[in-house]
Amino acid sequence: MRKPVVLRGYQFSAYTRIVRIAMHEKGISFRTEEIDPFASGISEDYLRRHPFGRVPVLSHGAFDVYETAAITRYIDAAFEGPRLMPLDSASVARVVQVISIVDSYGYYPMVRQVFAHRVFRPAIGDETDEAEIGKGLEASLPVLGALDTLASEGHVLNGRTLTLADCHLAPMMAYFVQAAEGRAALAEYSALHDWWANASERRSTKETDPGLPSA
Ligand SMILES: N[C@@H](CCC(=O)N[C@@H](CS)C(=O)NCC(=O)O)C(=O)O
Repeated sequence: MRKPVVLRGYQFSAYTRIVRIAMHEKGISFRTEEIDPFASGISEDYLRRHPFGRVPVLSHGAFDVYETAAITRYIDAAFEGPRLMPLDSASVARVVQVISIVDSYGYYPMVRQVFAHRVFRPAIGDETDEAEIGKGLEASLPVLGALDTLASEGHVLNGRTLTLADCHLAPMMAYFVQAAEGRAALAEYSALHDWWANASERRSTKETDPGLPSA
């Protein structure tokens, strides 16, 4: 009998969506459990699975794993379906590099500053801070530049071979471009812009779109 696959995450979480995209691309069936990491009172049961109280966590039978880059590597190795980590060494390095850039320098300014303050907070009637948007945009530009350089080089983010780099970057970009400032900024980076034109049309991107909450 197949072991059950459970994704514990938050419907509007960019990181949870990375895992959803990877599982969609691999053709994996799973069930979800909604955990809002921003709510107070995260259960002890959840904290045992994720000691930092963030989302997501993947469970495959009795095996739990947190940290999205580890989850998607696990998914790729443990399940049938298209390979999401390339075999050649230069492409492996580029995949890991894109993921690290997104995690270390991209997520906070692109999602938590630009998208959250321009789009998400207004949708739920929360206060926004223009200064956060300005700072987020400024910090996003070198990230877009670095990713554009890697996209034009062609090992990854090339619109031909889907990798874990595409899965990791897509949810961040999907949120970033919902802000007019984000769209305008991306338009200045042609290789990355072309990558997103292609990635945004993939079924795995469209079918995992969480939409926006209402107030
Ligand atoms: N390093 C973690 C980051 C996950 C993360 O930051 N998730 C966000 C939601 S997209 C979260 O749980 N935020 C809660 C918080 O910041 O308190 C991973 O790779 O999974």
